[in-house]
Amino acid sequence: MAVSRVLSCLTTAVLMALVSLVVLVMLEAHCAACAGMGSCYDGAGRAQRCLPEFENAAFGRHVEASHTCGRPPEDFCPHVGTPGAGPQCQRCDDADPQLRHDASYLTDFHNPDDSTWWQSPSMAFGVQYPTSVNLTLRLGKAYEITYVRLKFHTSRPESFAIYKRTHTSGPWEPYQYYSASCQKTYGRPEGHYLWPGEDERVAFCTSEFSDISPLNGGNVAFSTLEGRPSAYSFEESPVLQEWVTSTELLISLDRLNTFGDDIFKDPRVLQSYYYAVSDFSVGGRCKCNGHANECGPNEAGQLACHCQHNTTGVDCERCLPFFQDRPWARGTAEDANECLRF
Ligand SMILES: [Ca+2]
Repeated sequence: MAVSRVLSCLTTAVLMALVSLVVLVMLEAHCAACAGMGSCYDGAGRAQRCLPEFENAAFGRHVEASHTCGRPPEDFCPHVGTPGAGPQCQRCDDADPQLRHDASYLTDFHNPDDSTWWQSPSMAFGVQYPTSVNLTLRLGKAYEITYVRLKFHTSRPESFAIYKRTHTSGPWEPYQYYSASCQKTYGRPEGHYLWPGEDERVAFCTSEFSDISPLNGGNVAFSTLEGRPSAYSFEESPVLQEWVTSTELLISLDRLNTFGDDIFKDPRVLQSYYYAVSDFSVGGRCKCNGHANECGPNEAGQLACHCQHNTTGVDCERCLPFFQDRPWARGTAEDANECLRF
């Protein structure tokens, strides 16, 4: 009796394993057939809105830092409570691979247990307001940005701002201010309120992430659509479509947080204040206006959408010649708005 029960249990287990295997294979086959949700045409060949993959657009990209420690070599003295803090100060030397903290560490693979970080020269080298330290990320083409996230290796700054360019070589526009002194540093009121009818392309200033604590690992994430009423009807809002569009991002680190002990100019104290960021992430999609699900280098080596729906241009922002029977429009969930032949 007991043996037959064991056998029946075993059979059930084997059967269940087989069923899950079949389900797994079916799921994989299904995904291979539909080639992802971002296909530009449905099974019947009808055009549908398509989007490139959501990605960390900063990953592996070069970031230009206006200031980096170790050029010339210098000592820095982490605060008690920060990683690597001890009685001895440490060395930053850009010529030594073991001791450098250059900008490539901003966008490398982020392992929270063993993080690599970019670091600025310390206050002993004059890094403090009004001298700003800038980190510039060029995306190579327009992206639609959902969030910008910074993970600080040290304390978060007292004041910093995120700027963006909507078009290459356009003006830098403020995206968000983070400051414990919004009015004094940026001439902006604190808070994020929009009056009905007010332009939603306005940068807010918040003091929420500007405390000196925590002394390490502080995160700051800026969500481009947060607090913007038209986010709920994004596809009908050209204003917000432009607001989330960036070709370049600039982080301006403007004022270091201190305990107030820097006023005595003790070198060791000044060497304990510097900016350090372990990860710079940008969540978003290559901007193709709903007319491409892939984005990559074109024949000229420039990053561009692989346009479908009879569209063309780096962002699929116009109709192909002879496909101008109706004006170009962005592809939406309701209507792919493909360009039609005369
Ligand atoms: Ca890193």
